[in-house]
Amino acid sequence: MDDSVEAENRPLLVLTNRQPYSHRYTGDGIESTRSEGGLVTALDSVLQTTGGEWVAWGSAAADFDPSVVSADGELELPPDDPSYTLERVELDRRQVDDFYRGYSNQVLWPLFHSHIDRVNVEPTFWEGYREVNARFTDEIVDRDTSRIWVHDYHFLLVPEMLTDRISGQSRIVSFVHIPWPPAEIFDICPHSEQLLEGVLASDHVGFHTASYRENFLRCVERQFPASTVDRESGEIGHRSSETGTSTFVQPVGIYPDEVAARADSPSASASWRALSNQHGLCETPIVVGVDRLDYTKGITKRLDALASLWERHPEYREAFVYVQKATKSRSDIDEYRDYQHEVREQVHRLNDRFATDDWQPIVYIDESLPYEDILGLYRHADVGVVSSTRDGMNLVALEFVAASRGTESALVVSEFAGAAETLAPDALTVNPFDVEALGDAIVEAVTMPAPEKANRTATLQESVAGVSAGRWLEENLDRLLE
Ligand code: GDG
Repeated sequence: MDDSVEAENRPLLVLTNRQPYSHRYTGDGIESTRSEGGLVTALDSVLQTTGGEWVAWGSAAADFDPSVVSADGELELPPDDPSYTLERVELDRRQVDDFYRGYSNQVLWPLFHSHIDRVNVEPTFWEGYREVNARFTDEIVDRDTSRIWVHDYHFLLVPEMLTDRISGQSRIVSFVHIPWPPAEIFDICPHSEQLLEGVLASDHVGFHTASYRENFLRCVERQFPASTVDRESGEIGHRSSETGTSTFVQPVGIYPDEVAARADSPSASASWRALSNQHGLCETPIVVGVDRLDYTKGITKRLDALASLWERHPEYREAFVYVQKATKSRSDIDEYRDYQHEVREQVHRLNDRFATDDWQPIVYIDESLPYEDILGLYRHADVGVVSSTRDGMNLVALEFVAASRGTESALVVSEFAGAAETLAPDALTVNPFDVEALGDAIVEAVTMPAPEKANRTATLQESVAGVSAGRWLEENLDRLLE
């Protein structure tokens, strides 16, 4: 870790919606399980290195264990080697409905992923969003910290709310993990001006890719013609303050060496053996997709692509098995439950339609698996597929490559995932809306001649070895420490 961080004696404070671990008091003590999801995976390793505080939504009521919870209610994490504290902010049912299910996931999420037909603006959603952003601001404002790192679309108003109360005592850096949409799409939001004002109060705002940053700059220019935008430096002058913006060259994400080692561990191999025996996966090439069950991940398009492929080219039936590892997500929102249902039904339909006595085309796993199992699955698959309709980064694509170290595999990745910027041209990039092209890319990956596969694998491995959550962290911390 950078010495300058240790020299800074007031700790780093990280704000996210989701807490890094879920906790259950068992009677013998507290059982903490790390939550899934790219953001949590990355930030947990960050705070384990830097120490500090993490503030997130969660309830501390049900799981108190006096031996690990300090007097003020903070929890020390990770449980087996505590290096930072977690403060959980409890929300009531109405706040959860309006802030989380409502504004965050029915307005901002679809809007920022350009799924405008799914945007559902209800007046109470916005009120709830403002209220909860204020609630988190209250939680942070008196803490002994000078560096505040605000994550993602749940807290776009927090930087402004904080700045109003701390007048420059702390440096605030925001990182947006999802795409920032084009100005013409952002304008659809009735609260676009307030949201921009909220984010612009940060000292610095980070984005995954250059195009998301460019979208943000254009939104500012359209909304606030009097502001100044310097494209070279990324500096924005708005009212009397300056906001820096940047693209973090290193995507948030993974430690490739660790992923490679864990994917090749005895436990990952054992879990792969169990999984492959259970589903009879030993002989046929494996194509794998690992996704949260979210419409932005393009799972239904991928299944359409397979159906179209097997329909157009019966010779590719039995040529491979597609394994869909799907993780349930946001199941308390109707739209997500509908999507889960739609995916499951589609898998059944495809299996009914194409299965033979010796071949089940799709293996569908929708229970949550230990991370080692996911890594084992990546490692033993021949092809990975990411077909997001939009995706801030997509850690799965990077993990798949890192986990395959020492083996050869091919990756098909949507051109609309941020990860495509790092992985093209050695991954096969596709437009997932072009279902035939997606199916053809999967076949191209499965049947790729050995020398081409070896070349592409080598370059992909090289690109991903250069990607590291550690570097992403350093770049962010540089911004925080400026
Ligand atoms: C958001 C942005 C951006 C999946 N199933 C299981 C499991 N996973 C892990 C994967 C991977 C992570 O979840 C998913 O990461 P993604 O990046 O694909 O997706 P989001 O959750 O949508 O993340 C995204 C990210 O934030 C970071 O900025 O890349 O664009 O949408 O790590 O391996 N892990 C375990 N069991 C499972 O069943 N243990």
